[in-house]
Amino acid sequence: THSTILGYPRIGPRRELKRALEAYWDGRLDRDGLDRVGADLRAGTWRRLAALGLRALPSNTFSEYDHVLDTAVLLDAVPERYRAAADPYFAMARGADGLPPLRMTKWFDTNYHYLVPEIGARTPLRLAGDKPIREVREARALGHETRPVLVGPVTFLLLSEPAAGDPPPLTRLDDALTAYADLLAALAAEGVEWVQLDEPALVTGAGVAQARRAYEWLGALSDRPKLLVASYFGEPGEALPALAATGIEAIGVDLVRGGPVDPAALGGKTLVAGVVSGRDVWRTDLGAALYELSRYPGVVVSTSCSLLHVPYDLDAETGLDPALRERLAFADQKVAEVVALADRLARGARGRAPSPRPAGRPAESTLEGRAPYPERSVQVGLPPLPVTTIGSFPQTGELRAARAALAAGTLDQRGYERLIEAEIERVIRLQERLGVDVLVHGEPERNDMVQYFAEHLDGFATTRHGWVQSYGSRCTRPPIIHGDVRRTAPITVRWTRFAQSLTERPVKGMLTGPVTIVAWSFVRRDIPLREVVVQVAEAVRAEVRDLAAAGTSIIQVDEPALRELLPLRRERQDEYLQWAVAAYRHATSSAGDHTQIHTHLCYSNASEVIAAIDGLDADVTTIESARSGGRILGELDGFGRGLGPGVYDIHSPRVPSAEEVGDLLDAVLKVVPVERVWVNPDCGLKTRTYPQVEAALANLVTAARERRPSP
Ligand code: THG
Ligand code: ZN
Repeated sequence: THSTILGYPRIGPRRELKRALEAYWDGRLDRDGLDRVGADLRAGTWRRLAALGLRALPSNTFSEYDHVLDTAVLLDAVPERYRAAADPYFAMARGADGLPPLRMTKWFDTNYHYLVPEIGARTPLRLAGDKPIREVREARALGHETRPVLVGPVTFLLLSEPAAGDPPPLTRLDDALTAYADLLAALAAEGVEWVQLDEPALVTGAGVAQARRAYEWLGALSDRPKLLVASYFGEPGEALPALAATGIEAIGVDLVRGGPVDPAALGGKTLVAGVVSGRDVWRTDLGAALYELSRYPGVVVSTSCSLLHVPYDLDAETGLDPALRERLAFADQKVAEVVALADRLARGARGRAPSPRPAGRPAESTLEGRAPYPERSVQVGLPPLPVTTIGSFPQTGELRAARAALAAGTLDQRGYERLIEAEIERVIRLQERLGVDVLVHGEPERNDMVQYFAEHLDGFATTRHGWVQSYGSRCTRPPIIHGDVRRTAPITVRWTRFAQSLTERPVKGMLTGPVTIVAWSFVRRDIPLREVVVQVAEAVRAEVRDLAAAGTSIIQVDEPALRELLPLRRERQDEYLQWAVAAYRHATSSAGDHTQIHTHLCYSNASEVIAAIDGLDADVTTIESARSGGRILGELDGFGRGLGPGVYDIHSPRVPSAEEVGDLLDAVLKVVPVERVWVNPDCGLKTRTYPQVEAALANLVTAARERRPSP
């Protein structure tokens, strides 16, 4: 029995690629240096996988930024405007002299982000690169035969967007297939036995007819390696019979997310059985997995999807509670599970039927809300067009050093707290001087908001080295929700109260919503997801109550990830949105009807969940819009409550002039009555510098004041 995995992390066990990329972008490392780091990481990966006993090794799972971008470049699908750039690849990824980058969005329902290729009617689609071939040669030189992994043509086109005015990229399928055929021929000439084509988009139900046509055509080519087409992140549904009817050799199925498939439905193809989850950090129930595997003759044991979404190695986490460690598996432990399953299956082990999952408590019926908006008597006493910010201020090197010193024990708790207080005071004075109306404390005590709340809540564990790539060189360390979530003491009240004691102006309390905390964590699977969100909502609710009791007149509870847990299949989305919104309202309703609730959402593709955002029933909603050119406005005007469409794009180092901000504001005022408009940046200011922030906020204040109706 063979064993394989669909993919592996690439940022490096100690984030070597992150460091090398950032040094390269800063001019501290040359191209050769960056290439060497990449080659070392690839070699280390193959060596490790082989040492763990894995039989079939993948290649081309490495990327310098993003595998979808790699595919676009491989196929020459580079928009004309990037071709003159010194480095078109990184220009598309990050922008270059006046050229904005490609749009970035989430890879299905993971926390990985890919760059959206732009494919117009005339964008080239032809084989123009050899990265997969180079990786095959590189591995071979090290003694490893590998299976190149590629994004499949249907998923690639479904994830792309058309150039302005052009038809959907999927209409270019035939051109793409010609390019893939050329690549397959080149790989066959190289002596490659198998190629993996990833088609996760098929589990959404889209592109099934096109996939059937694509793989009938590719399968009929004589000059090609054997083809493994991998569906994952859900059940294959109609895609399974469609693929089974083509000439491909193997089908990958996510048995963790999708459940079992009918062996007869495979049409005699080899099943690459994803029984070890690539999406979580839990150990696999090997007995149950064996039982499942034994239903499929000639099966290949695999992960449900790439291991890109989990940290490298549990052995690096020496600080975890041993009882919790017992339950965990990171990428290397999951590879070992795949190998162990293949060995036991080869020896004839059959496993045992899984015990049915506990059903979990029924839906909470006691989730509370506030009085309807018109009946709430929220009084904050502000000028029209109040200016505020989203919450975080720049994280200085001094703050990062202080946190490191606290962790290392060279700075004591009291010393750390004094530093935080000094920073809060500085941020308060700055906002007063600039004329901001509703202040924030700046969140100097938080590195990442989800990490911060996880560190202060029972039921969560946090890691030291458990980095997972989010996009490019950026990573997060998702906390692990392993038990019942409970708040044992107030978390933010002390800092909010301190900040408020410094000023007459209102200071917002700043919290993260229950869906976002759960979406950016690894979540226990023994109770329903909804139940975990309700537990977190209960903790946030207690914090909201305590903030309100401490006299906080405005509490902002952000839910930037509201859209992220949205089920991939349309028919399951409404149910999710209903309980997600109910959990938010429960978390915020302890504020009562005299405290203003604000919320913030990132990302311009909020339109899919616009009714749900309305359902959150926040008194004020701040939302990204600077980048989408105010597109979101038309959809939000029916809200009837406060609205703060971002008028400063914080994702760019550019400082907008007061005129520019004023123009955006005028566009807002055409659609939303002046009494409901707030003036604020797009998102938190954490990633900007103080000079940028000071200049930009001064311009926001100027633009707002010029437009205030005189009393
Ligand atoms: N926090 C968490 N998850 C997230 C986001 C977040 N997921 C979605 C979105 N935001 C992803 N965006 C980013 C943006 C910046 C960074 C990571 C994800 C980032 N990370 C630092 C780095 O890689 O250097 C490390 C931050 C840290 O110390 O924790 O800059 O905001 N949880
Ligand atoms: Zn945001």
